[in-house]
Amino acid sequence: MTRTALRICPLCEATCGLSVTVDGDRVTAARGDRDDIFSKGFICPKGASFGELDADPDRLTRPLVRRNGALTEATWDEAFAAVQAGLRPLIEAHGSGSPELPGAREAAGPPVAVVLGNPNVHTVAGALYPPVLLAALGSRSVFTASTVDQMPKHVSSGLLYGDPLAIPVPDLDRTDHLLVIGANPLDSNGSLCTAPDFPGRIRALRRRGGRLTVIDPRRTRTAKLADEHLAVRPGTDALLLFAMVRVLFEEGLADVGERAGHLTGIDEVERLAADFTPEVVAPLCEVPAERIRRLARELAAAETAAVYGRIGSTTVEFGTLTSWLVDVLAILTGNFDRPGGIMFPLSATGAAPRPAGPGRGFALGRWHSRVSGHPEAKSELPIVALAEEIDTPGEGRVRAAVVIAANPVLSVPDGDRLDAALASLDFMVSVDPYLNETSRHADVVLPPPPPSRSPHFDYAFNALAVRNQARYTRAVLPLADGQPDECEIHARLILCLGGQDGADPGLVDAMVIGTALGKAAGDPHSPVYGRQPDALAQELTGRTGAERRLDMMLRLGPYGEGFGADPEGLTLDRLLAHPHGIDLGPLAPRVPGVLRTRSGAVELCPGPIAAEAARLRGRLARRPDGMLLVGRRHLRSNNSWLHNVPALTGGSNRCTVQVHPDDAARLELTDGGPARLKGDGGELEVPVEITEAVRPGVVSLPHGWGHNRTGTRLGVAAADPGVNVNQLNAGRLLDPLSGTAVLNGLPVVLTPVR
Ligand SMILES: Nc1nc2c(c(=O)[nH]1)N[C@H]1C(S)=C(S)[C@@H](COP(=O)(O)OP(=O)(O)OC[C@H]3O[C@@H](n4cnc5c(=O)[nH]c(N)nc54)[C@H](O)[C@@H]3O)O[C@H]1N2
Ligand SMILES: Nc1nc2c(c(=O)[nH]1)N[C@H]1C(S)=C(S)[C@@H](COP(=O)(O)OP(=O)(O)OC[C@H]3O[C@@H](n4cnc5c(=O)[nH]c(N)nc54)[C@H](O)[C@@H]3O)O[C@H]1N2
Ligand code: SF4
Ligand SMILES: [Mo]
Repeated sequence: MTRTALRICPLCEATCGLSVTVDGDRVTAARGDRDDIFSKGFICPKGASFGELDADPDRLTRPLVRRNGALTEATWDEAFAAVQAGLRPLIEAHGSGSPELPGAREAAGPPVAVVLGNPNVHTVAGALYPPVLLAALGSRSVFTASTVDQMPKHVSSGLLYGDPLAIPVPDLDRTDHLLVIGANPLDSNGSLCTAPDFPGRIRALRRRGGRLTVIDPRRTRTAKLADEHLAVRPGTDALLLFAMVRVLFEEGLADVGERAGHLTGIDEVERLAADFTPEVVAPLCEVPAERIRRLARELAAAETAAVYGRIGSTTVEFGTLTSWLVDVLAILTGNFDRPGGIMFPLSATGAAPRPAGPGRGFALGRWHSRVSGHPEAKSELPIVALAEEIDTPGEGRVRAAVVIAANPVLSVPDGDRLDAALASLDFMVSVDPYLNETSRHADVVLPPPPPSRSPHFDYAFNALAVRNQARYTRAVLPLADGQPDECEIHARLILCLGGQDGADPGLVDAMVIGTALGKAAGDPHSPVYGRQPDALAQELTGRTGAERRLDMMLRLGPYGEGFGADPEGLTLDRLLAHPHGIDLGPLAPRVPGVLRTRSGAVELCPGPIAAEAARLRGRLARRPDGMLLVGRRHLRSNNSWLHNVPALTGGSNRCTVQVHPDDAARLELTDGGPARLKGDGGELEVPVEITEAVRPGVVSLPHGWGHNRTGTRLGVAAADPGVNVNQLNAGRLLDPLSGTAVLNGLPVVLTPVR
């Protein structure tokens, strides 16, 4: 007997609705859900392989505990007892306290690092529990994938809008002109811009007469679709975008439009841009001055225009400045917070809109890392500093780690050093379904159930979606006997930190609900102002603590039923009654309510940005030389962890170094032959792929490979291990404001292997 069920795909930010076929206790097929209100049937090869990934025989089904040096299967009770025994003494010896509480920042907290990886934004557990865990632990040693990814955009938003989570997205479906900088949504399916069927939406833009321009050192599949492709020299986008800003002022094209009353610092931006003329930056970006001028004029002339930057604009030396320039260009051309421009989504579980006015603002560097003194950003330290925080002796040295859904041995520069550092820890716990390059160092591995047995709601991505909507899918299959769901795993982990192993994990949810309702009841702007938190909690529905929390957030959110205030509003029950989702309409203007700066306005020229612009000015005298490395994502990949799914391996998804024919001829490299790549962190031997897709002077190697370490359980991946690109990188180069590692535009030396 087969049946079908709905599941939102957790494999990328597009959040497509899947319709899966279930046969017994297995998912046997997955296709796009044509009735999904957002994705309308779109699916990619990763989503289509959902069943194979779900049933991967290498997936762990029971916890592992290290005994006499070896990881062996254990019961869940044994595993959590080992977690408490490993972490509690460190916590008791150093004391804990919430770094969010006033005064608590005086202390660094226990020497326990928390490492959060990418899939946390793709699971219900990852959205709901890590904030509670961090507050309970009170450690400042917090490291996430954000500092090898989008942290520059958070910092830019924090500075501009006073809220690091207020990230405007391109209004894809209504814009007349899309300028893409360092993103390849045809392969990545979009990021910081949730848009199922990104390729279809770009084609629709072209069909309605709109224009697409792509700035990328590679001729990507996205660049091939564009009206114009500029193969910029890696790492020089800040110069190019500043020159566009300068042209807008110089030619009288800067016009902020209706939002003028909510902006400060325009004159300062004009002054900052003064030295960056197209003629001065052209030889550095290797883009002709006249094309830069034309780009600025086109942006200003378009009826509506959106500017969008991703990995190639963030994981670079001037990542925060580039991220800021992306928004500034939209603002200066009157394309901010209006249809067809860049706009702020309004998520169903976000905070309900509040009256405009001054906010708390955004601060950087409230504390610094122990060894290198890196400033915190958004309460995080740079993940490239994790290894040194472990292997450098001294007071406050990290002695244990809680790693949730992260594989930093492959995803972060200098994995070899981190590999050794993790091996030296007194205790490490990983919440991970695989025994991989990172989790092999754990003393306890707690495997979550496969995605078919987990519910899904996109807490993170609804706040980045090009259309407001809400969808929830329950687990498709029941949990295997004794297997806790990932929410319960996180809750039990939190209890272990407090020495409460064995207590009811539901206590964690009850505590969160009590706190949140208490806060709402004391807030004059809340629909439940003055009501009894306990009575409100009684009204919540849901089968689990996590579902009750979802119900609470929906009810208190911008479209919520408000515990009776708006009977037509959203609740969990209403969402469950609409299995294909509820459309909440196109993006709508949100300024000034969305702003949280101290002035209550968009602060266009904050001090840290002006300082970065001055640093960039120092680069105007530097001539380009040498080869630069950039990354690459393949459609059938997902960072480091889909190489174990047979349906997604082989074909074009290969770990090769792409080299331009001119460079190959000069270096006497042959297609398919080996080459040696050397960076400041190490050297690798890689097969060469000669292609005009990369520009001369640039080589490209994908990340997430290097599955040749011992002690892992990744049979398919180990058969075709590839090399770890991040070993070329010592991790010394950072975007200083955000602590984000420079992964693109890294100097490398390429030589033939004789
Ligand atoms: N050179 C270079 N390096 C890069 C990048 C690049 O472009 N170039 N990209 C960077 C970016 S954008 C990112 S986001 C990072 C990603 O860096 P990480 O987050 O460290 O790496 P992932 O490969 O996504 O590993 C995710 C881990 O989560 C586990 N996992 C999968 N599903 C689940 C689940 O449901 N629950 C739990 N608990 N665990 C799960 C996987 O087994 C794996 O161990 O890599 C970065 N590294
Ligand atoms: N198939 C697949 N999809 C994924 C992932 C995956 O691993 N595989 N990972 C997911 C994750 S975690 C993320 S964060 C997103 C990332 O989503 P994207 O950012 O769209 O992904 P990339 O393919 O890395 O695109 C970055 C582009 O920047 C270009 N680039 C490099 N350096 C520069 C530069 O200096 N300037 C400019 N202008 N461009 C530059 C690269 O050539 C590349 O084409 O993708 C997500 N989706
Ligand atoms: S585009 Fe992303 S969300 Fe959609 S099916 Fe593919 S991996 Fe899943
Ligand atoms: Mo990412």
